[in-house]
Amino acid sequence: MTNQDFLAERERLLAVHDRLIGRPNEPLAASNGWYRRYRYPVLTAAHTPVFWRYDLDRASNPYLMERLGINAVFNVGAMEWNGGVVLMARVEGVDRKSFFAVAESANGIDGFRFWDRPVVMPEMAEPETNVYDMRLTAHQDGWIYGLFCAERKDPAAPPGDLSSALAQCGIARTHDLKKWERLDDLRTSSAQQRNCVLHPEFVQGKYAFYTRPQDSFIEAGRGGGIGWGLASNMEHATIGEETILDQREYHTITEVKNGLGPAPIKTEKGWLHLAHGVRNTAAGLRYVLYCFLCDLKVPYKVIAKPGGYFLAPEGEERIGDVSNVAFSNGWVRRGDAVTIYYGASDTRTYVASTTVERLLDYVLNTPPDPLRSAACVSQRIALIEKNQRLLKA
Ligand code: M1P
Repeated sequence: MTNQDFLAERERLLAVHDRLIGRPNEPLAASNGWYRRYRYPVLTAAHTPVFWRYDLDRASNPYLMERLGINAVFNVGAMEWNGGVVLMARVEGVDRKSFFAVAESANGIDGFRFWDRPVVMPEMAEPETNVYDMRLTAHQDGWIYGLFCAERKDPAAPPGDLSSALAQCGIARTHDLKKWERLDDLRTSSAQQRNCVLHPEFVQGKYAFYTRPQDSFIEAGRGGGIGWGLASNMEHATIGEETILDQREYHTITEVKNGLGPAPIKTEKGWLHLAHGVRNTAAGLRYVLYCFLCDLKVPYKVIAKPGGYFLAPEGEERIGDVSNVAFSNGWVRRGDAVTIYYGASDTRTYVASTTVERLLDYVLNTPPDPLRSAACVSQRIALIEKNQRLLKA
């Protein structure tokens, strides 16, 4: 490669990246009235800055090759930031290790650009191998907390078993999303934890956590669903009693496991939740999103829960490293508007937009899962008969 070719190729790489960031997103035709999807992913591996991946120096990289490739950008935490939106992305290198990085956009729909440097997350005395899926909570105490999965190789794994791992809830806090203070991992009586989320307000004067107890790294096992527990401080957060707030159910979208998504949105009718449910199929696990509402004063009491899924992977969202997965750990409320960010098949990140009003209507007026085929038919016949009366009138 001549110097001229090298410089031209470097310019091209930077221009292609700029065009990608500048590409306007387009709302897709609304389908069910619950939200609107957008055509393009808001973050992909190609959105990461060129200077994170390439060595741009001809002396050390004469062929202008990628030196540190990125495989995927998905499962983002999210929050409002200076009137716009920041996403705390799970960025996965081609080496399979994930790290966190912030991308910012003025409108929350397109134009997401990564801040220049990924997050430097302090390690614990016993460092984790992998970190991912951060939930951001701007807490009443004034800190922004990030709760994430901290994964370490299982020290009890027999020789030759290189996949058994221990998942725990890592905790860190910040004021600016740049400088992070690492706190002790959450302590609970469960062997493993993933999908832990901090409630934004004190409850009974304590920090309140949503948990997801599980027996092993993959299997929820006896872990019955989304848990709830209180801790008296964040520095050495310990949950004594963990109760199940939203239980897994046979032959539903949560049969295999479930887990909370982002921190809930406070509304006048209750705490609005987004979560994921997992079922097994002959083609492997299928991850979908669902919603429920909890009591405003008793945030661990579910007061409304529509049957079935709210958002399932569709079209190209279904294809990726772990196909058939929709996963969300980030949404942002600005006024009545809500933008939902969801990872598609552990590969890229999409957005859907809706409103608090629509979400409340959805959770309060969509019938619950009656749990049996015959009861589902009765439910549908009631709707059909009501509509037939209306259409005849
Ligand atoms: O691969 C699908 C998802 O699997 C895990 O979620 P859960 O703990 O509910 O099974 C997480 O690793 C998540 O990041 C991933 O998207």
